[in-house]
Amino acid sequence: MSQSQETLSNLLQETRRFDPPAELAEAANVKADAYDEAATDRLGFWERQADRLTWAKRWDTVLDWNNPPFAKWFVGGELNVAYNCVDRHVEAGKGAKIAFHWEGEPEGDTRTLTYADLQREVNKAANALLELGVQKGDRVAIYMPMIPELPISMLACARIGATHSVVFGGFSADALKTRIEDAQAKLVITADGGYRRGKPSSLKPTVDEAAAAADCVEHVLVVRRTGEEVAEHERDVWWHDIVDRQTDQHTAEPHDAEHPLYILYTSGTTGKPKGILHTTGGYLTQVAYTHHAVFDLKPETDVYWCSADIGWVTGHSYIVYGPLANGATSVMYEGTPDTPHRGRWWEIIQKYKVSIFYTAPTAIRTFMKWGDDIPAQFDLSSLRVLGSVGEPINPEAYVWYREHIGANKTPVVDTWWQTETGAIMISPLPGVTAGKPGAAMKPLPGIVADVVDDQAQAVPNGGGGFLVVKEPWPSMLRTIWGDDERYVKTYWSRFDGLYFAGDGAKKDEDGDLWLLGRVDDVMLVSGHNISTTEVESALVSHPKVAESAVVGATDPVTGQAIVAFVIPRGSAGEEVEGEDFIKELRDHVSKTLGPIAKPRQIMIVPELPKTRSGKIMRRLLRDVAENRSIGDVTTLADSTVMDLISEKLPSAKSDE
Ligand code: 6R9
Repeated sequence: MSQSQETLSNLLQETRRFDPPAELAEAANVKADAYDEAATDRLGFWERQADRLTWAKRWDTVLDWNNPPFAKWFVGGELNVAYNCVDRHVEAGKGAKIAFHWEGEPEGDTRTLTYADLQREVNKAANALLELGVQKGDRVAIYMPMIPELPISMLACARIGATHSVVFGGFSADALKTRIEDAQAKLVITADGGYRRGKPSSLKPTVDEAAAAADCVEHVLVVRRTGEEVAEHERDVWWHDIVDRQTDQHTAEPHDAEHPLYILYTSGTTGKPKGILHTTGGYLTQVAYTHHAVFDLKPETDVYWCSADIGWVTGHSYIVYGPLANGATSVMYEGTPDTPHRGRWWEIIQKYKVSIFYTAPTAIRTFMKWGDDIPAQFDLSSLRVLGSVGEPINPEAYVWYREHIGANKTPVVDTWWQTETGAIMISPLPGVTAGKPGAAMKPLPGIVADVVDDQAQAVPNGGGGFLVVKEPWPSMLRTIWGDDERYVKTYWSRFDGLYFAGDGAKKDEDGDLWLLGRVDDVMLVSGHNISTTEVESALVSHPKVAESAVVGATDPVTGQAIVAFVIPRGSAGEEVEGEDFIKELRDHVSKTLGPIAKPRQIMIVPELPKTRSGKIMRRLLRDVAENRSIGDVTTLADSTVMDLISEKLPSAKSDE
């Protein structure tokens, strides 16, 4: 391929392979034949997956794609999501099975909810919502800590056909208000607060401010969690006053397969947040199938834990809807990974004998930074499948995860998907795929995705380009709430008839897929399009580096030049501040990827700017690299991080 034609360079070569353990492969829920089965008859395949659910009325047509990009799945079908996630398991005699081992952040603060408990609690909450005047089709905003009342509230909404909009508990009053107003929510469910970093962290004052500014809000339903004092307003109702006195009986009405289940706002880096709309039948089908297939869930024996916050799509699909639809036993944890000590997560895995664990690369790299000796103090032998989601997982982070958490035996499934896709789209299957560290491998059975160049032509093996989805899928977003035009423009206009949501990827020599980050972040260095992910992965493959972020900064000679920010591993010692270390890193990248990818400049920093869901915000680092004043920091998880980085600037080094 000539260089001027290249859409995205393929620099990183990775030859390590990890076969599935024989025992897991033997008993796997999904085997290699699923790919052929789905390729032969994709819609028939999804119909068989929909049969995992209990339908009150069977669908007439599996897919209506007559008015693209507006899809309807399982047209004419009716079902109730809460019934599928809770009641049917109780009816099947599994009422005593544990749905959630809930672990509060204060040690010893735990709750156990069986499926029968969950059914009673969801019914009572549903009855309370009805008493508060919430009807089918109304929107309910939920702003809560990670306590059982959060999934209970979501299921209560789903049960009565109200559409929930969960807003992550770290968002400001203004962000909450914007989301409440966009959805015209009439009820907000919240708590006085939750526990974070060893102390109560309040939520209610934020809701008070947002609700006062949003005219649509009629009531605020408040769970008492921390017991801290809160201001009381006329619109407020305590959960224990209204929910506790309801009957625990409620008959779930079936809803149309395309009934709106929830809206989830994507933070986006610019512009008004987009309310991503998910509906009922197709969404539940794909989250249930993927949770079964990708994690090889055996509901009778596995203990599953996804460490995400329910405020993000990962929590919606893989803490609430997928696992519950499958009758899983899950762990749910309220707090931070380092409270009261840096081994807290591993202690939880040891305590509940977690067998399937799903987390994010940002967490994995933090644990690498904290040191191997911490997980080594705990018995993690119950683990059999590890998952990753949220960002590209650098090969070295993958290998660390597999080795230090998975005892060098568990498969690691790197799962690519988005708020918009609703469920996992590209991932290894743990009993089928020989894993390559850093690769998301192949579209799941039933999903048709590819990597194309700027002419929408599939790139050959070895090439890089834009990741697109070519056929509709059951859990796809149906629109942006209230803005069909923006839906079409944002996702379906870059390439005719193809879904494109911003990620770059490459196909290796075997045709397997590697995610390369957002195409907006791609750097153009001397005519080469270089992905930030590959340079970051090269840096993380140096034994003294835990985490890195790379950006392109304007350069008079090369167009853009690579500027890297690096967090050393805890074990790296003192010498990481010196010029020798920086030279060592630049040479290391040059050796790993080629001289074209050698960073012009490397800055050693204590932290990186991240969104509240843990994704690196390269935009702000570009401001630093180009000596501009730093842009909007309101979506940062910790706004002081940029100060920490700026303080470090005098130590920025380049041997040019
Ligand atoms: C589930 C979730 C979506 C964006 C997505 C991509 C990045 C997610 C990834 C990944 C590489 C993976 N992303 N998983 N990149 N490998 N396994 O994270 O949803 O918050 O909407 O983010 O995250 O850039 O486009 P969301």
